[in-house]
Amino acid sequence: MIDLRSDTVTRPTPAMRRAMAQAEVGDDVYGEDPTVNRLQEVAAARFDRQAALLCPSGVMCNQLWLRVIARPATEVVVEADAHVVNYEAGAGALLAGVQFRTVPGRRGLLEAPEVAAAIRPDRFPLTPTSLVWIEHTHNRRGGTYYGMPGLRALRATTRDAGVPLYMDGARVFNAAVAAGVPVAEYARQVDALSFCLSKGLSAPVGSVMVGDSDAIAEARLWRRRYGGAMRQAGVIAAAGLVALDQMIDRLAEDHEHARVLAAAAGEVAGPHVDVEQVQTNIVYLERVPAAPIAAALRDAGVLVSVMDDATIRLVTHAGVSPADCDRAGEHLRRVLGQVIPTA
Ligand code: TLP
Repeated sequence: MIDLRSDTVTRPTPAMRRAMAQAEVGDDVYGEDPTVNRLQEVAAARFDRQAALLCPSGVMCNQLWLRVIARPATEVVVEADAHVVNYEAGAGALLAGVQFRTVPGRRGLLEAPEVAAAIRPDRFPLTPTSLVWIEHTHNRRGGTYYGMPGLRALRATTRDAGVPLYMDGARVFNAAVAAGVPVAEYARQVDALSFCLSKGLSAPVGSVMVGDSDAIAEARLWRRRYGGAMRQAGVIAAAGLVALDQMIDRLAEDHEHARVLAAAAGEVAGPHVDVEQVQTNIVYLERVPAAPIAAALRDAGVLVSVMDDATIRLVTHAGVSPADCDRAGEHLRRVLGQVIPTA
């Protein structure tokens, strides 16, 4: 099977498995796991920030940051299709006690004037804004990424308003590779961020919170409360270190594969694929009969995600070879040609 459902399906590489087997470990609740400590130091240095904290998942990082930065009974300004709004099972309302004020972005990217208009002051009886949230790359909008001018404008807007800016950087390394921008440059524009080791970077488990030391200390406390403090987590961190060392530059190959798939789909179903939107490793087919397409592709050995009745997502990653990509592209062309009436 060629599995294009998500980059979360990536398996640990042989180098990761070796590093995991040999990892020096200790009890991380005591702060005594040398491999976890090393990963956190490496991550903080890579983003040029004071501190980092390893967590079991991207959702936990997002929820911890919500809890640490946003105050309960306040509003978080966020793009309408963001992961935290759509795919975290209502956790922001339940655990952090916040409500989301959603703003449609341009291909998922927020723009400063709309954000400025959505921020509410802390004045009775308004619901004040305590956080602005960006997703980078934007999952539901095809892996789009921010240009530096747009990001700097958001930074200026939020700073003027006195509201912190957070980046769900689950796929921030895809953005960095595609844009040729060091992740530290992104990190300078936000108050806090998180990134995932377990998506395109192929580690089996783990996401990392990055920010100021006092905020990370507070997050460590809340991670404990949420049950996310782990013991000999060095076996996980060891794979994360390999991911940061070996798996970033190759993301360019995934981006190339996504362009190949988008082009194949575009040949027979042009209006249903926004090729401009395919900036990294995610391709969407929109306004299509999703279930029959997914079923026909599955019969041909290609797995895709049905996001809703009319939307299919394909994600490229290290488990997809150039030959897999070509084969998937051929099946895509054939199936779309059969299923889409205008084709
Ligand atoms: N995204 C998953 C699904 O949950 C949709 C995927 O297959 O893409 N932020 C963003 C932007 C994400 O895309 C995801 C996962 C997360 C956070 C959560 O990460 P995990 O799954 O590690 O909790």
